[in-house]
Amino acid sequence: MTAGSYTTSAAFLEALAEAGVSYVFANLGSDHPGLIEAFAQARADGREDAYPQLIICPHEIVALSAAHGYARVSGQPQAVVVHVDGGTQNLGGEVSNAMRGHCPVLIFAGASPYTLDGELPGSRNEFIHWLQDARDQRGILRGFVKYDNEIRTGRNVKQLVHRALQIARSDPAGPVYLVGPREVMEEQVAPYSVDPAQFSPIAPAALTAEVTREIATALARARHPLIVTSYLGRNPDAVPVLVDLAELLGVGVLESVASCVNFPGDHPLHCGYQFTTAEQDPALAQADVILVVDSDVPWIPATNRPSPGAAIYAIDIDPLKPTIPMWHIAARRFAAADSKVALEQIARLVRVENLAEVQEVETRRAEIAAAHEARRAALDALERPQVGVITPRYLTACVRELLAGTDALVLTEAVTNFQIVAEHLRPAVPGSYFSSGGGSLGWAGGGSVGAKLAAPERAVVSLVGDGSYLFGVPSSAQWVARRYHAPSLTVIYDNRGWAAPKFSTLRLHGQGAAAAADDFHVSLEPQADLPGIAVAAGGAYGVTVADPEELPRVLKDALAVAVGGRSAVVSVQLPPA
Ligand SMILES: Cc1ncc(C[n+]2csc(CCOP(=O)(O)OP(=O)(O)O)c2C)c(N)n1
Ligand SMILES: [Mg+2]
Repeated sequence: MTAGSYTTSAAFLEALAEAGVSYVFANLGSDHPGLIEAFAQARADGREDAYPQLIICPHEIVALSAAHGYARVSGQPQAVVVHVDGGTQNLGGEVSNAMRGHCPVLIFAGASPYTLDGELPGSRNEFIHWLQDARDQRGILRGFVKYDNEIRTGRNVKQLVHRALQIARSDPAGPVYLVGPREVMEEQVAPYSVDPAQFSPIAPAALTAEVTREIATALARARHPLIVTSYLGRNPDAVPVLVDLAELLGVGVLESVASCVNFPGDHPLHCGYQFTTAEQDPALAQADVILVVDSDVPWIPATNRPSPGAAIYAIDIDPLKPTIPMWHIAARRFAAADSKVALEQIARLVRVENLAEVQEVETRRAEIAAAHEARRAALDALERPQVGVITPRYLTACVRELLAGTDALVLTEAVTNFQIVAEHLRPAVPGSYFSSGGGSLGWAGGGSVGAKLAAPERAVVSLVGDGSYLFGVPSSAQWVARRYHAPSLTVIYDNRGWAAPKFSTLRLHGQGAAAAADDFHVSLEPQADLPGIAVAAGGAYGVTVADPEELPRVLKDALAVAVGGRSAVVSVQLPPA
């Protein structure tokens, strides 16, 4: 180490690396000379490995969604570095996605220098330092992060980094935000160490014995028990535990707004997927005991709800969800626990006390399996190709065949086709399928970069709407993918518009003026050359396909290109939005 070169910025980067952060997804500015200098000094000293690798991201949306994708695949939090107020604001809806997707990530932004006259290293010396001085920079993100704080000295910056990451990683995992003014990030400090092992995330919480018994007994005695879940599979190890409990008791599992694989899609006890489902789900209506585990939206009561007499139990690490201001389900018991631990406890009690009636379980299992088979047959019939038209169901079936037998990671941001993608892909392997978990579009572009960096040996395939593709700043995402060797295949469900707001309007104004005139302001005609953006910005392989017969071959070629190291983007022409 060069004498006198150890600054707050150096200690900050060192702490990130010591905490296991591999990448800093960065969009730099006048607030970051301390970091830039620390990186360069480390390289000059041959100590590059002491810091995470910096990934230049020409748009902040891409930086945060890449960190999100990385964390969702690996469980490991990464860091995002952005520029004062403007860079923070450019993170946009990705902060909300990180919160809803339970994504641990440390976001750092510089802050405007607080001295005017050169009093300290880092004092104001550019006009922009006056204009970027925000009244409440941390307030920009406060509604969406678990923790925010200001770095006030380099002497405890490592402690602050580890504390922030401890909070980010503790369930429910989520984003945290630190800011550091220039003078502080330039401060010279003596090198020191803090033991990251003292900042482990909170240990998983268990159910009390009483609640374990209550839920186990209710499920075992029910005639039609049902489990509803959305993100239990964020911990892939919880999936086999859910499978075990479902098989033990003959309980069906309904995936509601699934943001990951919670239960194998091809399992006979799988009761299907629901998103914005307009019809009443028969299993939900029939259930007399329902266990909601890890779900923000277990059903949409206005259109699809349990029967009034159903006994509902809720297990979630955060069962009252204060981050969702209006939220309630009519549960008789809300329990805060880790879902894997809780379901293991319930299964153990069922076994120890022999609560499962073998004949009852077998009857239920057969009923649910028969419904599963019937649903599967109906879906199979719907995915047959139509003459000259690529339907979203046929496209998804082609993607399923394309990926059969591979260990590909799939990211979905298919919006009005979310349910179709889930139903026809039937993802079965825990940890192989993700959505952002939130409602802000544009996640999959950067998300696929992060997923590939986390699992370089696996193919990464994202399935996106044409609108979502554009929200993801593909010029930036594709450039990052090329520069950092993180290729993926993007399949655009290209209906040349935003079907979602049109459908929302039709749900409220089915006979209205917009419907009568087909006047929804959602068309993205004239059509942009969407793959061409990736070709221009990232040297990608781009292709547009409209012929259903050509589709399988086009997808196969594109996947081969992506596996070979170059990103591929396929625009698949669907009927217009
Ligand atoms: C960042 C952001 N802006 C706006 C919206 C509102 N919105 C929800 S769905 C949608 C259209 C998405 O279009 P596309 O990805 O093509 O999917 P489609 O609706 O056609 O299936 C929009 C604009 C949003 N969710 N996120
Ligand atoms: Mg669209």
